[in-house]
Amino acid sequence: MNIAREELDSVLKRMGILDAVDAARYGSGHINDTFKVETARGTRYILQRVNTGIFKDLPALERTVRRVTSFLAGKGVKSLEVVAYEGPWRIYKFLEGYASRDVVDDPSQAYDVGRAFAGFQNALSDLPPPRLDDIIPKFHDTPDRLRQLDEAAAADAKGRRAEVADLLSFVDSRRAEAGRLAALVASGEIPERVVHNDTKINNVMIDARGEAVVIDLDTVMAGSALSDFGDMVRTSTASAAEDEADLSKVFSRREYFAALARGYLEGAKFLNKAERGNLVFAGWLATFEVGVRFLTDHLAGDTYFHTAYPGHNLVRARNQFKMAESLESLRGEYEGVVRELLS
Ligand code: ADP
Ligand code: GN1
Ligand code: MG
Repeated sequence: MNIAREELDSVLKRMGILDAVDAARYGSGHINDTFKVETARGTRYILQRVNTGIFKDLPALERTVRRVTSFLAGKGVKSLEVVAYEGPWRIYKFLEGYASRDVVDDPSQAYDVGRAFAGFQNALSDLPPPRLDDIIPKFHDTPDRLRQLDEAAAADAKGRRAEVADLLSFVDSRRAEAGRLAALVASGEIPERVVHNDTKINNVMIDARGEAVVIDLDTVMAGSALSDFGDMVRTSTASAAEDEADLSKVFSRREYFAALARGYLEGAKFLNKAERGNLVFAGWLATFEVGVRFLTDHLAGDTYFHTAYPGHNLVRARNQFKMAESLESLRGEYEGVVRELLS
């Protein structure tokens, strides 16, 4: 979305920041409009305009963000700090000294990511009632994501179906597998927990000492711990960014998986047997599911994820399916890593 500087200035003034000297686009999130704000005092902020096409119930979203941030603060867990919140606009304190990245370049960072999200899930495990709102219903319901892909392919709004026939058959040959987690959740074997639901690597910020702060709290809601672990595997073990077009550069890295799983399992002592038994599968599923979502958005005409160039979602879909294949070939090895960590 194009947002003029004058609008940003007036929003900032209305929300109590009177001395802004700069507000520039920031980060590489796919959903919201994010700006880094510099002030004459030197204090910096993150200003965000929430994507109202995706987040339909803004009061519910604000409630979630406020509840989660204040609950974590009450426990002494460092989190986002809300400075002001007004409809689709909100201001957070800028996390000084912390950095987010799109690709992990040292296994120790994967370990930090695993520890951070395990700590996050742990800290929220006793969030008192009421249940958090379902901010985006069926967010990790893979069969429903496949249904949306089928609809987009049938509608073929942009005439792009023929060029993605190979990807559609890649998906078709894996449909049965893709329903496994949803079935285990429906049967109750995998419990509902308060989880983050969007644990990609740039949604955690890490400082020089390896201390991590979990950000992007818009999808914190009831879900499966495995969706979180899966998305960590998808993004923290990947050798390249999720939009790398040279697929020879895209694969999962064993030593990063080992470090990530070690960090996560050190903190996530609460997992039951079915959860522990599906950790490796969850990594594949999260990767496949996001690939399905990118492909759906490509077919529908790029209406959901931010894109930087025509065909960006197609590049992402091909990248994620390559990553899924890499995880398929590493599955046995990764099961061995998990077995060893749990023994
Ligand atoms: P989106 O939902 O679009 O992904 P995010 O909330 O993840 O938006 O923010 C986008 C990026 O902005 C993050 O990946 C991070 O780099 C940066 N960011 C977000 N909040 C902060 C903050 N409080 N301090 C510093 N950087 C932040
Ligand atoms: C989006 O908001 P961001 O960029 O952190 C998306 C995730 C996807 C991810 C893929 C609310 O995450 O579900 O996994 O892109 N967030 C939403 O990169 O749909
Ligand atoms: Mg984000």
